[in-house]
Amino acid sequence: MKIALLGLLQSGKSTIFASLSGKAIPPSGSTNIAEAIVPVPDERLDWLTEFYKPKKTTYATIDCLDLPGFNFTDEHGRSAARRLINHIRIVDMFVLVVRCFENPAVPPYRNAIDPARDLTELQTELLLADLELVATRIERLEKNLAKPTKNHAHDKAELDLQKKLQQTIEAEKTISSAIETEAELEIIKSLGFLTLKPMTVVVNVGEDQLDKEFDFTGIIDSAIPVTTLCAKLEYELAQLDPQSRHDFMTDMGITVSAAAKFAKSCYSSMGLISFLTVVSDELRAWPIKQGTNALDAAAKVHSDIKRGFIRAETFAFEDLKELGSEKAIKAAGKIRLEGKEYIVKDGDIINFRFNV
Ligand SMILES: Nc1nc2c(ncn2[C@@H]2O[C@H](COP(=O)(O)OP(=O)(O)OP(=O)(O)O)[C@@H](O)[C@H]2O)c(=O)[nH]1
Ligand SMILES: [Mg+2]
Repeated sequence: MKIALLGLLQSGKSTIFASLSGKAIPPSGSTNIAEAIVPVPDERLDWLTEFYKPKKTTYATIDCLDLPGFNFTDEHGRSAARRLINHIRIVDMFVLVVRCFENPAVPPYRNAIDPARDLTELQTELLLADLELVATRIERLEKNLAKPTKNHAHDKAELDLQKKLQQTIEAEKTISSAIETEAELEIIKSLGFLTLKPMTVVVNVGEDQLDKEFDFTGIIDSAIPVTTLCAKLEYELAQLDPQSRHDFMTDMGITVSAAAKFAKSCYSSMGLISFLTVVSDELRAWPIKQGTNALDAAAKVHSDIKRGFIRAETFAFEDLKELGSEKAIKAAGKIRLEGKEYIVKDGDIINFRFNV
């Protein structure tokens, strides 16, 4: 699962990226896309590690890209942004990072700090990039349809759809509002429309603004989560050893680092949940799409387990935490033997029984 940190120049993307990945901050103004595999914090795994004392604990991960900042104020910046945008059609979700922090050493975009304006500009540009894609497709499809090809019916269906999308975008409505059927979604799914991807917003505030609330009503869809964090502070936290970090956070009255909260919120925005296994001394969280059945979950662990699937011996993390031992869960009748069609729940601890 891939996410991309996007934003205008110097909004703090690389600082956030570094706090998530534990890597050094990529230089500001870099034109490269940086990539890191970032663990998804999970307090259940922390608890279970204490409980089972496994040799190894493996967290779920997210593949995270840090993009150079967009600059739409001149033609050079616009063409650089266009090139970058074509690289991110394959990611699963976007994190829009907007600046709110004051820093005299870092001149603000368009000479003023204004998160709402930046968010509007980013959204408009993403939509324009989609409009451009639509225009390119229409041109291509019209050419194809002028010749006798095997894909005539499919091309015609897509052309009609693209024309509908074009009208929708020009009427300043979202692409998703124009998609009426599963079949339509299927036609355009692989094209990577930017505004169809799940999105989350991070407002990067100064250290003294952590309580600040933002209302982006009318600018972004109300369903899009907004996180407030201070990138600089998160980065400093990430540099500390666990004990000092704990002390520092206690002093500041925070329990979970914003970077941790945020990684988790991306995970759920992508529709992911975790099931957990404890096998040969390894405790592990496995990401799956919500709604995955036990057989497909088994395949994540190993194709042999899917092939020889017998039952999924399952209990809930919460029950273990409440009752204190597997024996007590068993006595309470809370260990279930689930079949292939069972829909796996977030926090299920599963022991697959299989035979190959
Ligand atoms: N005071 C303050 N400065 C910050 C904060 N976050 C980032 N900065 C500074 O802002 C500058 C840009 O930060 P980066 O993390 O490189 O921002 P970026 O969005 O990756 O920048 P580009 O990739 O060039 O677009 C650096 O000098 C940071 O030290 C913050 O929360 N507070
Ligand atoms: Mg950067």
